Amino acid sequence: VGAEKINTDIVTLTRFLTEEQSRHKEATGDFTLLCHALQFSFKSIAYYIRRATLINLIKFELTGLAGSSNTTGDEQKKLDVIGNDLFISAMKSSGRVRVLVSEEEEEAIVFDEHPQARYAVVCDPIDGSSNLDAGVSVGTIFGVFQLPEGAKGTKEDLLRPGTDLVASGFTMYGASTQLVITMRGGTVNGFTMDNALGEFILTHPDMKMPKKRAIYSVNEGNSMWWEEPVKDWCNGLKYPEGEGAKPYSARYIGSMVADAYRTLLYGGIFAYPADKKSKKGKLRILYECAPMAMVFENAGGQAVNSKMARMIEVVPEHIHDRSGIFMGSYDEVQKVIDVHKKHGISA
Ligand code: P6P
Repeated sequence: VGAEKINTDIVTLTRFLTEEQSRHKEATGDFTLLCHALQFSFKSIAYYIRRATLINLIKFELTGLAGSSNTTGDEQKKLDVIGNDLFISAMKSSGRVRVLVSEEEEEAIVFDEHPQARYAVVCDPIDGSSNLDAGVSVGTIFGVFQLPEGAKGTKEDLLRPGTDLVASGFTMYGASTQLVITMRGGTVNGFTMDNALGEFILTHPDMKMPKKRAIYSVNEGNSMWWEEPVKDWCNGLKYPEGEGAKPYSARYIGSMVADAYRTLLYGGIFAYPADKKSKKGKLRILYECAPMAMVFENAGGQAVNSKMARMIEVVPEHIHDRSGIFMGSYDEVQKVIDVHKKHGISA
């Protein structure tokens, strides 16, 4: 490659965070240190996931069923445990986290070693891990809350809407390791892991979703249990009215981070509706729906629950509370809202 084509002004996540901090005069640097601990946890989880896939080829049991199931009833694979342990120790050693909620832990973890720490973190360390043996992309979803003054750091401090998140995002462990992060009221920025440098490099600055795109992403295997408005919405995409109208394309990976990343990049809509079988939906509010909703809204899209309320305004009743979710391009979610309005359902 000719010298003139080499980009020598590389923006690493470390530099991005430093520049972000300098934009906030009152910043103490705590949030920056917390984000460095987050990026370290993504790097170490990526390392084990890459190894697990390779080792799995020689039938090593790293990703086999651990026999135990985690508190939320999902089959627990050993890699889930490793990812969870890596994440917990990174947050604990940062000294900036007071309380942590993980999909893998029934109770919130309070770090008594750091009574002065001002942040709370919610996470799903390896979301979609049931797909791992098939080599499907999985990911870490995370959200960061600032604790109110004088908070004791209990799980009640985390029963808050996504609008209170100071940062959220996800890391997808796919063909490459992609990090997507957004700050409250800020832009959405995508970073790609450069394994040679061991750094996340800014490759997708200020991500904005296409306003519409004829791609829908939902598990139609659940359609027997769908409510009428959801059936109407989906049929409207598959059997469009109007001369020469073309049906949507279906894309469903079954790993939220992978489906979310594709929807963010290409546009379209991802849905996991609440239905007659899962009345509250399947996906978790705190560490799946709310962080994703903040990313999608900051990228110009929308995210609503099954009652058509803004997803980031929904307050979880308990730390593992679930919700239906529709998130994606602005116009695609608007179609869902409009169909529900016809059925008398609106926020
Ligand atoms: P289904 C993975 O288990 C997960 O939690 C999400 O990552 C994914 O979007 C969803 O469940 C897939 O659920 O019922 O379609 O297999």
